[in-house]
Amino acid sequence: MKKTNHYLLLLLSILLTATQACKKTASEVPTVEYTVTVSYPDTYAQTKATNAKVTLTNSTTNNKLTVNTNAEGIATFSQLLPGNYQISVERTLTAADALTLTGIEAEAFLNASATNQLITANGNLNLKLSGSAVGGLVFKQIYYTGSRTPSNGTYFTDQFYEIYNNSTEVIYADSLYLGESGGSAKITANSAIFNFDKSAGNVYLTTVWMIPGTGKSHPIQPGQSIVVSSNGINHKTDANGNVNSLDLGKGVSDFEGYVATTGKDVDNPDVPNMDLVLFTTSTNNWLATVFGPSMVIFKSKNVASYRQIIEPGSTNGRLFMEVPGSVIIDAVEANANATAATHKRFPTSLDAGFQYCSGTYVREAIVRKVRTTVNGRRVLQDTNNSTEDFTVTKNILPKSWE
Ligand SMILES: [Ca+2]
Ligand SMILES: [Ca+2]
Repeated sequence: MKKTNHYLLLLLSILLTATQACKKTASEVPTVEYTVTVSYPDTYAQTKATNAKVTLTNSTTNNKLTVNTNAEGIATFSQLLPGNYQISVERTLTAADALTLTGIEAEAFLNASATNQLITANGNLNLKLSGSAVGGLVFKQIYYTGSRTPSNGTYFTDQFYEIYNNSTEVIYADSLYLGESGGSAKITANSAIFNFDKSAGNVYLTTVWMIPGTGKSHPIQPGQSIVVSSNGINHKTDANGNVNSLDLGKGVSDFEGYVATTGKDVDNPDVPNMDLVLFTTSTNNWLATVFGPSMVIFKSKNVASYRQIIEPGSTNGRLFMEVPGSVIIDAVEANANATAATHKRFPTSLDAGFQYCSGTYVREAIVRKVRTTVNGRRVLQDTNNSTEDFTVTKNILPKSWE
């Protein structure tokens, strides 16, 4: 009898549990805990992306759930209904955020997404943010002074321009224009002043090159650079070279300026040529002034329609391409000496100052200062004032650092 009661109780207990389980299934759908771990791009100072807005959209109901990431970069969705979800992440960086994370003070918008995530159990998804580049291309180094030969002769076919990706993302050099302003440096107090009105913010170019490519042929990684030379040869060992000069040949120069029309420039087949867009000087090959040139890089689809005009007051008929300041990516002005502010060719909106070397044929380059280093990537100083942003060096290191 006692034994029977025991079985009865056990049976009742099982029935009761089963009933409760059924009840629970009927009224409450089982949920899962799902986390999304968000990280910053590899070029950033930190990995964990805090305060990123993570949105899960249920593909069937179109219900949206939003959770911000915590200090660990994790957004936790507890009691999530199983199903198929679209996942998106947004993170707006204030200028102050960007300065900390990228070394450059500029607002930026980052995002990440994952489509059709079938979530049926507890789990985690890692997502890495990407977005618009913070920063851009800048001149890192310009060498224009030329050098002295062992017999004290002058040598000046060895000029180069190093263009650096100062941003957080890959930038393509394809269709990047490199331009040299017209106008003299202040060689003497009586040197002519470039007579274009600067108040409209334009530049007036005498030589314009374009880097060729199909759009994504020439990637420049963040913290990397390309070197563009007037003549991409090893000047130290060339038969007509100068042992005191530089190696700008294959492996150093990414592009060279080859002026086919003069019949007197030399084309190094090992270094690709840029496309020549405008060349209004009378030299055999491309030579910027050794007293200090003013250079720009820009991108534009409208170059063919830019006006080519004569300098006001000039009678020599020489044409300069008028390029609007709005398309200029970077502008750097060099000039002959400390007193040359009177002979600036660029508007102050593009370059508030200028830099100068100690003389001509002195084998000196102007080089941009490193502002900070973020995750191993040097961020160069770019305040649009070459007086502040550049220093002068005799230790010329294309694609390298002191
Ligand atoms: Ca050349
Ligand atoms: Ca070549």
